[in-house]
Formats: sequence, structure tokens, C-alpha cells
Amino acid sequence: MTEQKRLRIAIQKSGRLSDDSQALLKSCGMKINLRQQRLIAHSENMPVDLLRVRDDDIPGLVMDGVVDFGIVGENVLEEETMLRSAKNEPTDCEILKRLDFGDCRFSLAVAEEFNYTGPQCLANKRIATSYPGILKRYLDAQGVPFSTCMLAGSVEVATRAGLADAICDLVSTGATLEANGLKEVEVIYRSQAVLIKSKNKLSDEHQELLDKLLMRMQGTMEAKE
Ligand code: PRT
Ligand code: ZN
Repeated sequence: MTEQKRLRIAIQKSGRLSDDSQALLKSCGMKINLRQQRLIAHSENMPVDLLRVRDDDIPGLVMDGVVDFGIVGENVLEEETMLRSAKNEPTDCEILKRLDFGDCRFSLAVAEEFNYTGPQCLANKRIATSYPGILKRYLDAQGVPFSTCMLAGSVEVATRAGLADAICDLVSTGATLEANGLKEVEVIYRSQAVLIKSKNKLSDEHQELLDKLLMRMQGTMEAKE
């Protein structure tokens, strides 16, 4: 392939990080026309293209060098890194900046009536989750054997539906757990949105643009504090 003339940034197309990711880029002075439901949106005033995808695809696109940057939850990055490491696939990626949105915790939760006394009481239980790698790393470190029930969504209904004994899911306010008769018993990982960079070599011109964007991002974040 010939050398890229434009930088590529992958952001979540629609979901919890989309609005904040777009707002962050716009606050850096980037004009983007996002009106059409297109996969790629071109910036009108900078040599930048936005690739709008599922958040789960973002770390892989960066690690494979298909895009230069991505904005994604650290939980998704961590899970993909573990998955790829296990398959000996490339995991090259650098966290350039921790962003001030997308904060959440990844927590174990059990039914209100469950007599939880510590991770050991989950031994040989089935736990529903969307991020089995992060969960396994935590419970392995605690020496707790368990089995998983992988669910990409609706994790919070798994216990009531009889699919699992406990769940491990992302929590921000705790309202979803409460609405489903669950209590949070262990926080096993804390996450926020991060700006990540591939190992692609940047031209001097692109490096200059990146430095400018990072400086502006810092300014935006400080102004909000
Ligand atoms: O379609 P796509 O695959 O792109 O999106 P997605 O559905 O996989 O992800 P999305 O948009 O729900 O979340 C994107 C990222 O936002 C996550 O990977 C996290 O990094 C971050 N984030 C921050 C959250 C939450 N807060 C959050 N509360 N992601 C999900 N939730 C869910 C949680 O799974 C549960 O269903 O919100 C519910 C709990 O919220 P509370 O406020 O009731 O506790
Ligand atoms: Zn997703």
C-alpha cells in the first residue's frame, strides 16, 4: 500500500463513548461531518478520517495498524490484549492519553440473598460476563476455580434467568444491578476511555498534527476541571 496521506482514528459508532469521543475531537478544532451514517467520516479541515465501528473492533484495528489511533474503553483494550496474547497475535498499542469520560468499574455481583463472604465462595460457580479474560485473571490470582457464561449483553439478567450463579459486569451508577436484585461484591477492574496509538510510523507532518491535537485535548480536559 502507498503511504497514507490522512491519519485514521477509530471511534465507537454508537454507544456510550460515541458522543464524548466526537465532542473531544471537535473541541480540538476538528470539523467532522457525521450526519450520514457512513463507516468513514472525513474531517473537512484536517488530514484525518474517522472510522466509526463497534467498540470491540477498535483495539484490533489499532493493533493490526489498520488505523493509527482509537478511542476505546480500557476494559475492551485489556480484554482484547489478553485474547490476542493467548493466540500469539500482535498486541502492539500505546496508551497516549487517559480521557475524562467512560469511567466505570468491572464488578462481581450476586443476588441480594446470596451470602457472599469473599471470592472463595464463588468456587466452582458459573459466572456470566462479557469480559471473561479480565475475570479469569482476577479469579485465577485468588485461586478460585469457576466456569463462565459468555454473554455479549443482558449480563444482569443471567442469574435470575438461571444461567449463572453470579455475574461480572460494568457498573457506573449501580442502578442496573439494583433493578435486577443484585449486589456489587467486588470491584475487580476500573476503566475509563483511552486514546490509543498503533505502532504505525508517523510522517513529520502527522506527528506535528498529533502533538497539536494532544495539546488541545489536554486544554479541553483542564478547562472542564
Ligand atoms: O455496540 P458496541 O459494541 O460498540 O457497544 P457496547 O454495547 O459493547 O458498549 P457500550 O456503548 O455499552 O459501552 C462502551 C464502553 O463504555 C464500555 O466498554 C465501557 O468502557 C464504558 N462504560 C462506562 C460502560 C458503562 N459505563 C456502563 N455503565 N459500559 C457499559 N455500561 C453498562 C453495563 O454493562 C450495565 O448494563 O451500563 C449498565 C450499568 O450501568 P449503571 O449506571 O446502571 O450502573
Ligand atoms: Zn461492544
